[in-house]
Amino acid sequence: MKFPASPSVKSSFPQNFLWGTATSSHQVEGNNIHNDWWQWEKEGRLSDKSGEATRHYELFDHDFALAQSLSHRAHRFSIEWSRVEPREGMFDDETISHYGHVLDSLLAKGIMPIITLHHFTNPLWFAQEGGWLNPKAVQWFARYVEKIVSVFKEKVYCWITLNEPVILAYYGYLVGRWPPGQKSFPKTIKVLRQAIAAHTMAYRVIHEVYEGGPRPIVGIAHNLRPFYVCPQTQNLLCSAHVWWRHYMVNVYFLDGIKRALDFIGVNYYEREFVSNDRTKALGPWGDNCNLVHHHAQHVNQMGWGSYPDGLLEVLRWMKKYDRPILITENGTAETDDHHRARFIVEHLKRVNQALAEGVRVQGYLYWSLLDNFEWDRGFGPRFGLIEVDYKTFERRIRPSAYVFKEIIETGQVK
Ligand code: IFM
Repeated sequence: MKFPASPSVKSSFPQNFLWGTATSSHQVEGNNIHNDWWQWEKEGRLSDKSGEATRHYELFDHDFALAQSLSHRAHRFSIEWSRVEPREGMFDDETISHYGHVLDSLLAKGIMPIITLHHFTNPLWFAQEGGWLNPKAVQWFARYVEKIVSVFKEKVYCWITLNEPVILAYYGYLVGRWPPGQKSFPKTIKVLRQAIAAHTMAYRVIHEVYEGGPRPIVGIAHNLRPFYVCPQTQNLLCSAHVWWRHYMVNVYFLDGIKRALDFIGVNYYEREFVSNDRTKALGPWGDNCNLVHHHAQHVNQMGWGSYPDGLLEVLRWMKKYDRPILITENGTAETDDHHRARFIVEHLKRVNQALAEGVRVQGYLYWSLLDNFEWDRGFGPRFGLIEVDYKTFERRIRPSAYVFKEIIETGQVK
């Protein structure tokens, strides 16, 4: 299996380009016992439980020292709402001061912190009250946001309100694979509407908290992907599904929040083929074709075929929003690390091409700093620049991390 040919662009990234990685609380911290995922795991819905994850809650300083040794300049991580507010309206000062230490550790190492306020997990009390379907959800989220932003406004400039709300709505409310395990199209739409309202409200709250001081930048981490018709089942209905999926996954949410957005965070991993072979009942968003006839390129542990051109396509779409772009996630899960190095190089070539075409890309965060708990896929997929031994919790820097380091230091991708 080969990687596709890359564009021949003169490569050089701007001096102040933001290079780094991303993680999320539940995937790395360990013992997030007050959230809905922990409950879901406890109910035996998944083969792996997050458990101690990577023990990043204790080892963060060590992990950031490794990131510093790899020349990273930015790190995106999420604050775990369920730790900060384990019971409704009761904020835990000890946890808040823990995140203060996390920020200090990054700042002391010259790594710019980027905070995600919500990355899939919800406090259990919130979930038990109906979660994102409860009319008070937006208000509850805004109260937590105001608390965190007021405490950390001196240390943080860049905020991400929600991570991949469309993915959360899709898996949690449409296909039922993630908590709360619902399978309802009307509920999915309701959750998306609530997510639009939650982002918009959080955007306002954050700017209000900073009023009179330096202006922060507030954005979203949005999972984007191109959809194509599966050539083997090409027909009109299939094209309609491609259009519909593109609209629902890529456009609907972004258009809903575009007036409350200082930058767009792009999470890019793969393309999707939409099929309509009529052998299965078609879901409201059409059907996925994962058959091998699409796999001309290398396929990773998640079953995703590497498609760097998709990143360029997605970045071109972003031009019309006329906002700075930060690539808030891009990465691959591999057993053989040399595929990861190739993946990074090929995707960065497309970022370079996008820059040459005038797309305002300001940074690139690889997913992920460390191997971690990949939700319903457990600990199998290895996304990390740094390998984690889940028995000893030892860290080992992978060779691809040095390839990334060289790109950061030289500003060149070869
Ligand atoms: O691990 C996830 C992350 O939590 C959100 N974006 C996609 C990643 C890889 O699946």
